[in-house]
Amino acid sequence: MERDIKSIAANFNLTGRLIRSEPFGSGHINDTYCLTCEKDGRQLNYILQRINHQVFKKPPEMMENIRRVTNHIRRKLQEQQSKLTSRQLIVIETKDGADFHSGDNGNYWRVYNRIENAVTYDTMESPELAYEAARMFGWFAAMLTDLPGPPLHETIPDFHATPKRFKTFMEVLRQDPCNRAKEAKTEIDFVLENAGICDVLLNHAAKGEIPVRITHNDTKINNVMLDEKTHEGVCVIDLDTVMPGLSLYDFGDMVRTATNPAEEDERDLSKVTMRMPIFEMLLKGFAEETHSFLTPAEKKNMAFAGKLITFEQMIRFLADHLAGDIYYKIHREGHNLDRCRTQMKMVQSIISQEEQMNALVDSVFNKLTAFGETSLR
Ligand code: ADP
Ligand code: GN1
Ligand code: MG
Repeated sequence: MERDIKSIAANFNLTGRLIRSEPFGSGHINDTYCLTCEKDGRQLNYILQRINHQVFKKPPEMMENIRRVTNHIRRKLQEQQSKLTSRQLIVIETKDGADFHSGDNGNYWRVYNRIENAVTYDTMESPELAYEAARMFGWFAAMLTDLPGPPLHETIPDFHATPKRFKTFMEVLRQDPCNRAKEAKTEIDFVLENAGICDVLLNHAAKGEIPVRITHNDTKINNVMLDEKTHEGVCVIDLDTVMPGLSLYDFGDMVRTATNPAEEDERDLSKVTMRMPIFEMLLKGFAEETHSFLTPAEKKNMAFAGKLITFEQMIRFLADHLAGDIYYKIHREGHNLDRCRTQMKMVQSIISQEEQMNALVDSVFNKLTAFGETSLR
C-alpha cells in the first residue's frame, strides 16, 4: 500500500483497520482509490479521491454542494422507505467532522462509502441498460427540483457555456503553443464550419424558454451505477459538477456517451456511430422521469442537445490537445486528438440522423402527455 494513501486515510472516520488500497475507476479528472478496511473479520470498502483542484478551484464549496445534495436525496428516500436509501453516496467525515481533508501540498481529499454490487459501464451494451441509466439521471434531476436553501455554488463557472468554450478554443488556436494545429486541420475546419450551433440553447435560456435547474452536468454514462445482477439503477455518482445548469446538457451528454458503441478514444472511427435504438431508450428513460416539468423548448431540443454537447466536447478535447494536454489525463501521445476525432464522428452521425431522432422525440413526448402513459419501457 502506498504510504501516502495510508496516512491520508488515517484522517477519516473509517470503520476498521485499513488493509488495502488500490487505484480505481477510469475518470479523467480526480485520482480515485478503493480502500478496504477490516473489522471483526468483515471487510468494508471506501472510495478515497484526491480532488483535482486545478479543475475545481474551490473544493470546500464543492463539498458543501455535495453534502447538501446527498443529504437531501437520502432524506427523501428514507421518507419513501425506498430500498435505494442504503445504496447512495455518503460523504464520510474526517476525524474533525469535516467534509474533506486538506494539508499535504495543497491537496484536498474526500471519502465516500463504496456502492456495492453495482457497476458502471464505459459503453452501453444494450438499450435496456441505456433506459435504466437515463431513467436514473432523470430521477436524480427530479429528486433535486425541491432542494431547499440558496442556489448551489458554481463549481466550474461557465462549464457548459458553449460559446465560451469556442472562444477559448479560438484563443488556443491563435497561439498554437505546441505547434500542433497543422496536424488537426480537418478537425479545426469542422469546428469553424459548425460554430453557428454554439449559442442556440443559451439563446432559448435568455428568452426564458429554457430554465436554469439543478443539473448534474457530467452525465457521462460511467457516472451512474446499475445493480450488477438486476441492472436496475442504483446511484448517480461523480457529483462534483452538480450545480445550476440546463437539463438538456444532461440529456445531451448521455447521447454523446451512451449511443456510441465504441470507446471515447477509439482510433478505428468506423466503429463510432450514433445508435438509434440506444437513443430511443435513453429518451424514454429520461422522459419518463422528467416530462412533467420539462418545458416545450426543452422537449424540442433533446436531439439537438446530443449534437451540441458532443460538439462542445470535441472543442474541449481539441483545445486541450492544442494547449499541450493540460486538462484531461492522457495515457498516450495524441490521446486528446483521438478523443476529439471520435466526437467529430459522433456529431456527423447525429447530423445524418437528426430528423429521425426528432421524430422519435415528438412521438415519445406525445405518448407521455396525450395518453398519460407512465412507463415506456
Ligand atoms: P472522475 O471525476 O475522475 O470521473 P468519479 O467520481 O467518476 O471520478 O470516479 C471514477 C470511477 O470510480 C467511477 O466511474 C466509478 O467506476 C468509480 N466510483 C467512484 N465513486 C464510487 C463509489 N462511491 N462507489 C463505487 N464506485 C465508485
Ligand atoms: C470529464 O470526470 P469525468 O471523467 O467523469 C469531464 C467532463 C467531460 C468528460 C469527457 C469536470 O468527466 O466534463 O465530458 O471528462 N469532467 C470535468 O470524458 O471536466
Ligand atoms: Mg466520472
